[in-house]
Amino acid sequence: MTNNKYVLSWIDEMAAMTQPDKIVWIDGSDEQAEALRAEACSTGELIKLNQELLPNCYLHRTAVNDVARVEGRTFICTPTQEEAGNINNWMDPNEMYAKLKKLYTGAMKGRTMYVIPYSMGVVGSDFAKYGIELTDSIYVVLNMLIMTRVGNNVLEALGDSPDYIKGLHAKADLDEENRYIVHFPQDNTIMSVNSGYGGNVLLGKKCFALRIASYLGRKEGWMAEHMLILGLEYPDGEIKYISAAFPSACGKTNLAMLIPPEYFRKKGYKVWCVGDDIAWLRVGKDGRLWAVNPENGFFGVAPGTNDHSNPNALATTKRDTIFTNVCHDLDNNTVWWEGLNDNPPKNALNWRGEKWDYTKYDKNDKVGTSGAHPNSRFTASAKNCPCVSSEFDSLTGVPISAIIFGGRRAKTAPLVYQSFNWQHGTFVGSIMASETTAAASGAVGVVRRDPMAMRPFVGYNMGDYWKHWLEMGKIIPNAPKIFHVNWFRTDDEGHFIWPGFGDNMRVLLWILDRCAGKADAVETPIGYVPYAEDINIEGLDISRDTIRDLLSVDKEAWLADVENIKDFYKLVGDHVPAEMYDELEALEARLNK
Ligand code: OXD
Ligand code: MN
Repeated sequence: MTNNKYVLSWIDEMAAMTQPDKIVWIDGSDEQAEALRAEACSTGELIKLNQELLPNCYLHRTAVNDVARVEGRTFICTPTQEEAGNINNWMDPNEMYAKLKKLYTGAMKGRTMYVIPYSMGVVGSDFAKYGIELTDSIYVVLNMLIMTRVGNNVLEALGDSPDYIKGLHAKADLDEENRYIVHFPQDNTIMSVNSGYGGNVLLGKKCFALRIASYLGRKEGWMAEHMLILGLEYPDGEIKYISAAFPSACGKTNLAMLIPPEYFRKKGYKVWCVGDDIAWLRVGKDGRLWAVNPENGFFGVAPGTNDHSNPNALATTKRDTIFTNVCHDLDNNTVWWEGLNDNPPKNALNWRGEKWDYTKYDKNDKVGTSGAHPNSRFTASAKNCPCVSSEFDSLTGVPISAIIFGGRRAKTAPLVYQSFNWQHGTFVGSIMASETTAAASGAVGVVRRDPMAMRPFVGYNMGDYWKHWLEMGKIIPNAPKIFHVNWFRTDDEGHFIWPGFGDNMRVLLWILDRCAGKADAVETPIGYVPYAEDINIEGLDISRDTIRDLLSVDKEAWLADVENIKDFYKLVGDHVPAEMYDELEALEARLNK
């Protein structure tokens, strides 16, 4: 416990409002966690899985109406709407506090309030920031114990300081109409009510480590980004680090844990995972950009995870894991999800906990007919990942050589291109986008712009966020080079051309060669593109001509995209930095030349 008067008075105030029967402090001990798991099993909140096959693994089901982040109900409550910008939902802070007060009053009656002191980043490191989450959910406590660093040492490190992020979560009635995920950046406060789903309630993750942290980063001169961090080890033992931003569900976890193709593996190449979702980046004393993953575990999407797409993630989930909304195989008390293998369990419950008939599965109605919810998850400890980086707990982080942006584009973006410089790279990030595929929605090519993969996660005005990127460029003497990749180009029949997964390493190698000044490139209107000969295709069943196609730049498609970008910049509004418009004009001019 603590004598910190700021912490104690805030907890008193929150307890007076929510009126729990009792208050329990989470100390980070195994004994306490074990007792909470047992309690959750006794109430049905958790189901204990086969402990021989899946030691210390549990299954949880959320309410059927509560299975994903809710962007429409996520608010940034800055004093003025202009500070939050046009991309965020906004409400006047006083009005929002009053609204929330009604929802929280008495919400924990008959329940326990758990106090979770946690750290984002290694406790005591320069990067670390502390938070306290109050919650009435054991599921949240157990997930936070995996996803963050929890315990008394956080309170010791905080000492008497008021410098921590307050987070209040109450499940209340899980009422969708009154579900709110609210950020008050000026008050270091996050309030979440009427949800029990991960991204809405594990307040250290998206709410703190991205929305609040991005706001703090701008104030304090660092960056909080929706990026994986990986280290690529060469046969001589040298390791180069890359961070990469992709929109949700574009394979960040897969890239972060990739296994090199056999040809490279045999030569001694390895990939090490530092993080799969969030990076905090600071300028180091040596003038390079250094990154840490502030999290301590993975909250990964289960469907599609298998021995080909991500063997390391699969191995990570074999112990100490909480599965959420996956399919429950009753024959051996294990779990299953679509894309795990071709053997759906015959005797199983679906993600809703109903008897499941795998023969009725219809891929056009996944939510209705699948065994696992399409957004079902595993919460697993980074320490259990076979390829976790030895620098995972580093106090200083890892030096970043390259930043990669990526999206899902059927035609427009080539396999890879490099920006001309930091300002142009910021522009490339600002125009990031993904397209819906025919399989997903029926409408092909509907573009959603998702700048730096941060559209749902910037805790202030998107235009000011781009300005912050530009400002950061001026204070990093030895800045990473910025690239864009697209693993998702399709042929005329809609099939992916590039094999993806482990083979993506071939593109990473070109990127790192560029950073080391070892590879040439072709200058195109959109940036530097590789010579087809410079992508190593040893051991890959793909022709040079196909690589050439993958690297081609379709000017017409890009000119159409420019119009879409103009509309998006208009939507972002008058905080878009002039430099971004300069870059847009220059791109258009180069395309028209
Ligand atoms: C996301 C996630 O939605 O990481 O981006 O869960
Ligand atoms: Mn994410």
